[in-house]
This record gives sequence, C-alpha cells and structure tokens, in this order.
Amino acid sequence: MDTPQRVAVVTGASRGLGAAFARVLSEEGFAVALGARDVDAVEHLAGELPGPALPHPLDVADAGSVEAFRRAVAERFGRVDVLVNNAGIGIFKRLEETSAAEFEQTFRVNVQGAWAATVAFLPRLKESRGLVLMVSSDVSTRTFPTGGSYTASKFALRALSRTLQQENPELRVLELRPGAVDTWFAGSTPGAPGKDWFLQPPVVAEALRFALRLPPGARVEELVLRSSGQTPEY
Ligand code: NJP
Repeated sequence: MDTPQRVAVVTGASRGLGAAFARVLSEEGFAVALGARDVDAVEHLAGELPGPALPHPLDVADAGSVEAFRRAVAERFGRVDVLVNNAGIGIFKRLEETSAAEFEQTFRVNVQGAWAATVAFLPRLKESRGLVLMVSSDVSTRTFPTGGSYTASKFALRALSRTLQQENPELRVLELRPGAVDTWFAGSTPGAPGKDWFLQPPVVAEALRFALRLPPGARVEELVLRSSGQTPEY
C-alpha cells in the first residue's frame, strides 16, 4: 500500500468533467482513483496526471463493479478524502417517447450509481471527515420539455446530497450544479457547432478547487455555475 497521501475517487473519469476534476485533484496533491467503463481512457489519463493515479474499470450501475473498485482503492491507498460522484448520462425525449429501459438506465447511473459509490466509500470518508462532490445540474430544481427523465434524476440526486449531509454532519457535501458544459454529454462532441458559449470543463473544475481550499469549519453546500452566455433560468 502507498503512503497515506490524501486520496480522491472520481467516477466517470474517462472524459469531460470527470477528467477535469481528476486533473484538479492531482494538481492539489491528491492521489486519484479513476473509475469508468472506458479503461483505455482512464489509463491514458492516469499517465498524464502529475501524481499517483489508479485507473480502474467501473460501471456505477453494477453493484459488483462498484465493490471491485472499492476494494482496489482500499488495497492501493487505504483511505479516501474526496469522492466525486460525476458519472452521469442524459437521454432527452418527451415522456411518452422515453422507454422504460432508458428511464431505468438514467436512474441506475445518475441516482443509484451515486448512492452505491457513496455508501461504498462512506466509512473511509467519515474517518477523514471528507468531501463529497455530487455532480448535479442547474436543472436539479427546474424542468423543461424532453428533460423529464434527466431532470427527475438530478432532482433525486439533490435529495440524496442533502440527506447525506444531514446524516453525516462531519462530511462536506457539495451539490455542484453546472449549466451547459462542452463535453461528450448526451452524444455531443466537444467544440461542436453552437457550443461556443458553453463552459469548458476546466472552468467547472475550479469549483472543486475552491471547495477543497476552504478552511476547515466551512462548507459550500450548493453551487450553481453557468456560462455568462446562458440564459439565467431559475
Ligand atoms: O459528460 P460526458 P459530462 N459507470 O458524456 C461516465 C453532468 N452535467 O462530462 O463509463 C461509470 O463527457 C462516462 O465514462 P464511461 C452530467 O449529468 C453535464 O458532461 O467511460 N461511468 C464519462 O466519463 C454528469 O453527471 C452537463 O463511458 C459512467 C462520464 O460519465 C456529469 O456532468 C450539464 C457510466 C460522462 O462524460 C459529467 O458529464 C450539467 C457508468 N454506468 C450536468 N455512464 C453538460 N455537459 O452540459 C457514464 O448540468 N459514465
């Protein structure tokens, strides 16, 4: 087992926001466990980070995969100080066009996946009085046509975040609520036409750096971060 450097765990670390959070954590001196289904991508990212990294397969919708990831992190690092529940998907269709399988998968990844990763690492997080970053959305309090399954999942993630904080006052639980970010989200491509005003992932990851650098005894519970090019809908 490596020496007890502070340790962070990132779900959905293979690209987009997850990779940007991992970079900030590594720059801030954390050893970083990188979980995603795309193992090649997390291995590549691990090679680029300035500090120790553990790339590992992870499907947050699969209980056995979450347990294998937890065990690998325990064996390699033995502690957890930060958990970034970032893995997420979005399927945007009217309610009557959304299939049961699509609805179920959205909740399995965005809600149950965040719950599963949280409870897996909770004992270590409580020991370290750690930080849990829930990557939620600016739509965790509002709805729009075709956003039914996705917004419902983020409303649920908001409820999970708040319950986690209430049940564990020693933790710092941050519900991060970004607006539109230029990633691969929902089948998109970074830099695609019409996305020039979107936030870039490294900008959003600065919110994590801010939370990490807060003095002990203070916590940010919720943070909405939108591009100045986005209409301010509340
Ligand atoms: O999207 P994308 P983002 N198990 O598609 C992983 C929220 N958000 O970075 O498994 C484990 O580039 C997937 O990895 P892989 C959004 O709801 C975004 O934008 O290898 N990991 C990849 O690394 C989500 O919670 C916007 O396919 C799984 C990552 O998730 C978070 O930001 C706005 C997985 C997705 O990368 C990151 O999304 C907003 C699974 N079963 C909130 N399924 C936005 N982009 O505009 C997927 O408000 N992943």
